[in-house]
Amino acid sequence: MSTQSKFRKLAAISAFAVGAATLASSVSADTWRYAHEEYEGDVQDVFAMKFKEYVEDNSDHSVQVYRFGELGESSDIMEQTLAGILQFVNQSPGFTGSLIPEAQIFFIPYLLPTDMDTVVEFFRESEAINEMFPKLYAEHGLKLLQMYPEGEMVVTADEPITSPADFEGKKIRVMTNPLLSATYNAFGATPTPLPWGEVYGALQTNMINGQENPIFWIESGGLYEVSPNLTFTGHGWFTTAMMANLDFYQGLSEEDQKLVQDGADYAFEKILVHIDGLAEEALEKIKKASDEVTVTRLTEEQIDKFQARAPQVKEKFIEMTGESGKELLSQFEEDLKEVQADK
Ligand code: 6CS
Repeated sequence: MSTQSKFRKLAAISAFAVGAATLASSVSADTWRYAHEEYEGDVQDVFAMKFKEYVEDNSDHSVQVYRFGELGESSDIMEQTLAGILQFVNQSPGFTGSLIPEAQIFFIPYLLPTDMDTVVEFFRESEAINEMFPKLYAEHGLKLLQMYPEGEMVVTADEPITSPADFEGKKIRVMTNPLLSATYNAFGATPTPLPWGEVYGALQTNMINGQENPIFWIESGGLYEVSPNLTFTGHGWFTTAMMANLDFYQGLSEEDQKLVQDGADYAFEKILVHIDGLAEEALEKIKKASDEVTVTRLTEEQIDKFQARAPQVKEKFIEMTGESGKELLSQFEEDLKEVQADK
């Protein structure tokens, strides 16, 4: 073959290779759909946008984020993820607990401390969170990418609550998992499970007398307008989780799996900065916006009365989850002891 024809052949091969590579990269530049349960600028939205930023800055893929209501309620976005219509979902154990009973562990009252640094370290270090939960989620077709705290739970009601007796006869909205109902039963209230979309209206029309949520959400959702008495009971943290459809994740190249995990880790670091001081800021906004709001912080003695009712909820958790829940709880408690010992 003459040098010229060798050159032409080489050029043709190179052109083909470039064309094929371009085609491959355009074929693999996907748009991933990601839905969460909150509004623009809320904690889950900040997390999702940070994940999107990381993925788009570090690959040809793009991420389409859907906020609360765009694709339905929390249970709808989980169904769509399990069906493979969505690739990513952020759903809180408050709802996932009805699918994965062990996720209800977050509703055993007074299990987590109130101190944010300890809680953050727990989420970073815990074997229960980082090793046991991913296995439990995988059994249900989900790749758990991150669990993270959003804020301390605060009760809002039509009157300040200082003892279990104050809860008597009060219908308190809970997310739709059975253990949370057990918690409010133990606290002396009448638990009323409702999806998020019905909460404001139910408070406004007095169909329910109260609910629980972190302060940023009480502000962002305007709950203080219809449920103005805020009580810091110290009984738990609103925890949430970001995950992918497991089949989708397993079908990704190793490089894309790493991209996805790194993106979730990046969003996790950003979210911890975001929630630092968020509750205090939101409380200030609430106080400025309303003269009706009261804020009650329970004393140690008042907390003791609620805390005395926690063991029966723990029992219920074990009854609902069997051996697997027992193991998870014992690891969870061991992990907590370790982070508290470090303090
Ligand atoms: O109470 C709820 O249902 C909602 N609370 C928060 C903080 N995020 C989303 C969830 O749906």
